[in-house]
Amino acid sequence: MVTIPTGYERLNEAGLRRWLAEQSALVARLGGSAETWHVREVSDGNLNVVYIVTGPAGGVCVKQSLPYVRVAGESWPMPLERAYFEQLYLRASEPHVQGLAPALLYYDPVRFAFAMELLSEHITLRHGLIAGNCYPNAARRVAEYVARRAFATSVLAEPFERVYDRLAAFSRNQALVRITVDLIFTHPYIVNERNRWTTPQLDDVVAKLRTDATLKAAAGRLGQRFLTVQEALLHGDLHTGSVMVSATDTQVIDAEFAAYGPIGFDLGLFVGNLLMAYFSQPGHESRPGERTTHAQWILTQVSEFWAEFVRLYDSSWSSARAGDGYPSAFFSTAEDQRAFALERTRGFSELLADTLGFAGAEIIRRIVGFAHNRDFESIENPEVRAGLEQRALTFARMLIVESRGFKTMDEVLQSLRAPKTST
Ligand code: SR1
Ligand code: MG
Repeated sequence: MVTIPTGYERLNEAGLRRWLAEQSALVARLGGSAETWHVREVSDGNLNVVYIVTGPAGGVCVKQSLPYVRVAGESWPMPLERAYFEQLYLRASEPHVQGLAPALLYYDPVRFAFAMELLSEHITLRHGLIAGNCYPNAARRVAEYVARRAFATSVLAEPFERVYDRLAAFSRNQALVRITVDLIFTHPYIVNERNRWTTPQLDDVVAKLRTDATLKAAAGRLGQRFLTVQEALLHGDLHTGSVMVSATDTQVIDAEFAAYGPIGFDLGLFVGNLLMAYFSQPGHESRPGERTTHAQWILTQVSEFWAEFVRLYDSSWSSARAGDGYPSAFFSTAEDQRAFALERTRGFSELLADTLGFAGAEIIRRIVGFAHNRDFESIENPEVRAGLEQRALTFARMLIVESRGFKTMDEVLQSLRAPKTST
């Protein structure tokens, strides 16, 4: 049962104007008066309502929770508190990811709505990649976002008491973690009324997936790790639709799934979504081979993303610790430093395995579960779509069951790379 507190109202256009007009800082940002503001609903995600409001001086973006899942309607009730957890996450991560996420401007705990900085020049990275655009810095900037926020909210950076307090606060975000547990780690592998796929083309593939004992055991391990490894504060839904890009800028949005968990979950969701962008490219061609170069470029972004994350995280892990993890007093001699470097290498191997496994789980759930993505969904011809989805599913299965067999990200991508043409 969803409790709707007294005072909550769904902000329609008139209500939104009134709501904004009550906040002098927002009025100043917009300029002019409430009747002159331009209001546009731009809800794109599955859960919430989002508006862009502009005035003569500038604009704001407003996001509000509904007491149900927006795309499913009232048949799927959902607590309103997700707006609370998203603003809590924005406040917690803001000092560490400045310039990589929009600023929170105002939170209303009664309407479960908040206003944030407007990204007027941006589109989602997902849309950009489908359109065939390149964003040379985006993957590295997302890596920086994950590395800085993950390190700063872990026991490597802070005494465990502070981490535990934050962990306790985010552990209440259970409705959203339930969605992840069901939609990513459970439903794709069983019969569930919310699942859907390109039918009848993938019917046999889906039936086989449900009887694939090796895959289910490995997927079970990933779900177990997601729920029990509480390394750092996660964004929790870091797909390419949660990244806004312009020609020169990258910003991460939509953190209502924030929770403590394994860092590889954020990394894996982003890698899985880049891989889906890669696999779906032939479906966006107007002539055969038109997207080959673009698809190969997307693979280079997977490599760059991983390399940049390791570079930044290792730099903090090796020299910026101020918490209880790997006490600095342990590492004074050259031998200590060598052993510590080996220990970090071991840590990154584990993290690579997590990242690959979670990437595979994300791909599978986007093709056979409830929440699909436009990379594949916008391919109109079901035969073409199913063929590309099947290729992605085969690769995803390999990522999940063989995740611990890879030493480097490049090794993983090798089989997808086009052979170099000799000149
Ligand atoms: C019911 S919510 C479905 C999906 O949309 C969100 O963006 C998350 O990815 C979630 O799994
Ligand atoms: Mg979202």
